[in-house]
Amino acid sequence: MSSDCLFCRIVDRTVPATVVHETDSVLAFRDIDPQAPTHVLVIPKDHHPDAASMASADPALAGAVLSAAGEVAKLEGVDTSGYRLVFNTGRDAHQTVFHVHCHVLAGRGMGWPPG
Ligand code: DGP
Repeated sequence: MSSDCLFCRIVDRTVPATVVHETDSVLAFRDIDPQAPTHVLVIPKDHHPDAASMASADPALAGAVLSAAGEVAKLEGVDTSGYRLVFNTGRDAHQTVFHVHCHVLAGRGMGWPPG
């Protein structure tokens, strides 16, 4: 837990968020600047800066984040129509919050390659 990390502060509820799903190890909440009709962020409650470092340090937690992303897709009713999971990692990939988060995006057709 880091007091200067925005998403750690959402985990400890000192910054408000619209939570859609929670487990012992994971929190899912709506993105403040949605890029699709469904845009939810799934984060581990423990602080890890990015997906690869989380998976190296705690593979079970990485699995829990992916499992929760699938659960969010079901709760949002997009599991059959389709959804995109995104882990922006580093500056060139437009990571702006360095507490790993999985974007769950759905509800519109999506292009490829991504922008
Ligand atoms: P990224 O660019 O991949 O690091 O995504 C960070 C996301 O976090 C971005 O889509 C906007 C979202 N975000 C930033 N600040 C807040 C906040 O205070 N609350 C919520 N719910 N989302 C936030």
